[in-house]
Amino acid sequence: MPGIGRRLSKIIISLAIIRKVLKLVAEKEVIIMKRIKIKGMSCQHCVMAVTKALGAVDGIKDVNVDLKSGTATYAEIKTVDPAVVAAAIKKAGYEIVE
Ligand SMILES: [Cu+2]
Repeated sequence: MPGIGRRLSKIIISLAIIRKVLKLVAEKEVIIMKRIKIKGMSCQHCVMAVTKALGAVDGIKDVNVDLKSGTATYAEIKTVDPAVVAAAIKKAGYEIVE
């Protein structure tokens, strides 16, 4: 059958396009970086507590807490409600400063 080869190559091209789109979507999701300022951290234990609290939030990864500047940076791999982040910080005993 002469049509099979053409149909097969069409399917292969479609799969390649789908893969490319999926890759773009995935890259876009990981790129959202956030930075928040946190009040109340005074030592490395605080840094650990905040790091753990943020890391436990669904959708957050690559948490980096800096004691000196009192800031935390992290990546959001999906949309995270700021209220959920604020609640996690508060539960750990700290506060987000606007
Ligand atoms: Cu501390």
